[in-house]
Amino acid sequence: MPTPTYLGPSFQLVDTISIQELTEQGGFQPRARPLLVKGAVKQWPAWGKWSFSQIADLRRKDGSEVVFKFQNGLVEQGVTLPPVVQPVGPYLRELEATAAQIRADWSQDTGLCPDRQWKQLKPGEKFHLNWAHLNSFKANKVYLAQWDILNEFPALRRDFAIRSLWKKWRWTWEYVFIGPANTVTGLHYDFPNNWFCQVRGVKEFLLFPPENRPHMCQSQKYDWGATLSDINISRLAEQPRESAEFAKTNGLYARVEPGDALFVPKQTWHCVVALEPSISLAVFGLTLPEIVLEGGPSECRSLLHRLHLYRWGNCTCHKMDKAPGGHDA
Ligand SMILES: O=C(O)CCC(=O)C(=O)O
Repeated sequence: MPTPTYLGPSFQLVDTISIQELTEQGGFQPRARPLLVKGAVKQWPAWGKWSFSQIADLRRKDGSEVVFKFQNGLVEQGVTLPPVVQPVGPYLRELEATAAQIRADWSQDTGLCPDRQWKQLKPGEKFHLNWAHLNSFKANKVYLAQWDILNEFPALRRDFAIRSLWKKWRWTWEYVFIGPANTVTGLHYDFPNNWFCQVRGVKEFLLFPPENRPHMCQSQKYDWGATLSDINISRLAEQPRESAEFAKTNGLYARVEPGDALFVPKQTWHCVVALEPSISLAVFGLTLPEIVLEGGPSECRSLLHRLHLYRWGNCTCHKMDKAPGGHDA
């Protein structure tokens, strides 16, 4: 557990605007800083249609159950464990059953930035997080992470009017993240911009703009779309060097509530902790120049990786027995 005196990075609230204010201002303008848009998803059909039980009811064209390779523990740091292959239906029904109970038991004191503290914060005010929160639970459930649900069920694409936020043409791809309370996504950044849309549940999203890079302990572990960090936010006490570097960073805190959309600019380091069972959709997008300049190199690295010529044996996509660099997951 991080020592009680470990303060870690200093944080400020992420820039926040309501969808009504954003519309009055003429809509979203490209920017390099994260932006939390309150209520954006509430205007879209997904708000009424996407629930754990509705997704559990999805069937393939032949009427069979959807089976998925669930992420087994943290993949961004340490050893990547083999996925757990299982049907999504029973998993989602269990989340539906626990969601109401977790909401009923909601405590003002739970979280990295508990409600009690968060409600008092002013824009621009500096604060620290309660890292002990990550020791108050064991994240031991599998995660329905990075499911390209809209490719599998194209009719669902109409439920997200992402074009109303991103006006100019982009090549987009989408991943859904569905999981219980306390799922942790480790520190990393993605090469494209991302509109992260929260449909159900609350997530704490920690963001670190690119200038923090010297202190992010960039990892050698390979991932197709992401650059990973060696800093494991769930194991800070076991990582004195990484914790000390991490404490030098300046972060932004976003509490992403159901109905919100968070703009995560490319190369913004981030990690995510769920306070409740959640359904989120990450929409990644590349403009034409970005496809050539950023997508191209990423595809080359991917090819070299698959040919075992680039970071083979140290990646999020294949089974590993031991984490290079020493520590296990
Ligand atoms: O919601 C999560 O657990 C992870 C989301 C994320 O890392 C992303 O959208 O880039």
